[in-house]
Amino acid sequence: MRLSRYFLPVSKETPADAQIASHRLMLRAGLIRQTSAGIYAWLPIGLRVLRKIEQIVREEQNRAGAVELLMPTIQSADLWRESGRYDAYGPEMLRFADRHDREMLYGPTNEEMITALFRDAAKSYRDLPRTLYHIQWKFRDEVRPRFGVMRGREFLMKDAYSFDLDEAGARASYDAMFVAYLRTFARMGLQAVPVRAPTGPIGGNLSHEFHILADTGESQLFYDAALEDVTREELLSADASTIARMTSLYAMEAEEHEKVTDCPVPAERLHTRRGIEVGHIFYFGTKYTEAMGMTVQGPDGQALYPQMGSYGIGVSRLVGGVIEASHDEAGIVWPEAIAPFKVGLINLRADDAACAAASDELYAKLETAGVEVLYDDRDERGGAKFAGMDVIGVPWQLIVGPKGLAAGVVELKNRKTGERQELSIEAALARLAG
Ligand code: 5CA
Repeated sequence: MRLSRYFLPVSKETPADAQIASHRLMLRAGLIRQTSAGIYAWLPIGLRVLRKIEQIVREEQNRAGAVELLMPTIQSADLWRESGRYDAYGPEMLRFADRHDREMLYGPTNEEMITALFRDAAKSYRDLPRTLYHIQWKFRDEVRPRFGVMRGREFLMKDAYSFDLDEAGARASYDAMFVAYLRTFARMGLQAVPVRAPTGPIGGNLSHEFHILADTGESQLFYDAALEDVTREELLSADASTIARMTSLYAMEAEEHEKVTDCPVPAERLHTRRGIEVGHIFYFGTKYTEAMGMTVQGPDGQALYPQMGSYGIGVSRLVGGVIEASHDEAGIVWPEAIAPFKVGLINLRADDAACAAASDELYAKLETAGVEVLYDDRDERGGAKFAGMDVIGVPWQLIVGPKGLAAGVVELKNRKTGERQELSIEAALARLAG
């Protein structure tokens, strides 16, 4: 992508209402613009990151055996009356009427809709188990939308729903999602801590929240220090034993921790930090299948209510969460797996024919090799170009200048370490396209 043709409104200002680093950086680096309180437009570079996160989430859901579909954002009030949640949900639900005065709502979650869809299609125990998911926009009329996309009103969520024959099956589905979550967050370069949670308005028996540790998190956590020692490799190869080990380690939100009378963790091993909730999973048994009259025929011919769970990931919240976990004074430092571009190609002298020709050629070759490149071909000062690339946080900067070019070299800078290296054009290409 040539920056001269792109839409990347980078701003030098630090917006006054942005209290945390990720919000400031998302505005400064041109990822998002607020259009109403808690509602954001995703600008091209923000959208690229959002899509990459979404794709990792999708791959791990598929790997866990979940099946993707897409449900609408708009739902009918009658559907929610079936579960009794239409009245229970409160002012966070955005309600409106269509031209025929039918009561509608913008979905804050989809338990009712998926149960209705499955109810119409599944007839026997052979239709179980199934886990279905979608990645769709939600609306919750939060009292205090804040921190940019972290607590928005409109936000992108991955929500999965499992249907099982019995409790043991439901636990297996829960565990499969648990593993998928550990892998999903690890692939994004995040260490997520599973925290035992009360089930709240979703209802049910068992629930875990997944938190990224960050000073700006909205929750205060108390947990066994051993949770910090779990390695990325361990998370990526997580299985039932990883879950058993991680869930046996103490981790609670402050409110729940305060209720615990004899904490099993000795004081020196009890860490406290703030956390950003990026995922939340629930096992709630037959709460919705019973309320909505969803049965299947069991192996013995008797009708039974399937056991359900639901599993959410805050896809848009993760964009902010990753930035909270990975930035420095100069700007964002994207983990390569979700970076909007892999390489920022900087032509230091757009008015120099040799520099322009060499940069154009590098750009063409990288693009041909399938490398995602943001090419700063604008007629701007070098300093502004460097600062811009630093804010955006592209993992590799490839710098073409007249002096180096005369000597047959370009400079390669690693955004994270700051390490710089002079390389021949061929060597730079081999490094980046490899
Ligand atoms: N139905 C269940 C699971 S599918 C559910 O809605 N769970 S939830 O309420 O915990 O939301 C799932 C995830 O969405 C949260 O863990 C969080 O990461 C994200 N989320 C929730 N509210 C917001 C919000 N206002 N802004 C951004 N992300 C949010």
